[in-house]
Amino acid sequence: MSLICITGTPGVGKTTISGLLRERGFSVVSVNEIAEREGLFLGRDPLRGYLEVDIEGLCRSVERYLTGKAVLEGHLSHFCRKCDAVIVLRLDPEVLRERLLMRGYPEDKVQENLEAEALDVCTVEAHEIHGERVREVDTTGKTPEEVADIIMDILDGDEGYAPGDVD
Ligand code: DAT
Repeated sequence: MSLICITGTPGVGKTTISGLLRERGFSVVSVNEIAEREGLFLGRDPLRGYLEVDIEGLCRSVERYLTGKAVLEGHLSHFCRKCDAVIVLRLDPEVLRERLLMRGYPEDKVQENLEAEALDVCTVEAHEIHGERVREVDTTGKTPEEVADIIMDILDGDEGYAPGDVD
C-alpha cells in the first residue's frame, strides 16, 4: 500500500478532494470514520469537549481499510507515521471563515480554526513528523478538480517531487 495523507484545517476541502481522488482510483478512508468504527478514542478533551482520537491505534488499523493507492484524510491524518506523502490543503482564511459559518460552527470554533490556518498548524506539525514528504496545496480560487489535478501532479513527481524518492 502507498499511503497519501490529506490534511488541513477543517473546511479546507479534504473530504471533497478525497472524493475526487476516489474517482481516480484511490481507496479512501477518513480518520473519523475509522475512529468511530473501531471506537479509537482516548477520552474527551477537558477544555474543548471533543473526543480525542487514538491516532497511534488508528495508524495500526489503517491497512485493514485501505489497499493499493490509498488516501487517509482528516485534520489529524498527518500524525500517522505510515504516510508516504502528506498533502496539506490550504485556504485563504476569509474564505474559510465563510465556509465554517455556513457549516454552523459557533464563533469561538470558527476563530480557533482560523487561527490554526493562519499559524500553519497542520503544516508545521506535518513537517515535524514527515519533513520533505510534505507538500502544501493552496486551494484558494481553485475548483476541486483543479486541486485534485495538482495533487496528481505532485504524486506523479511532475513538480520535481516523488514521495518515494524521500525517506
Ligand atoms: P473538510 O473535509 O476539509 O472539512 P469539505 O471537503 O467538507 O472540507 O469542504 C467544506 C466545504 O467547502 C464543502 O461545502 C465543499 C466546499 N469546497 C471544498 N473544496 C472546495 C473548492 N475547491 N472550491 C469550492 N468549494 C469547495
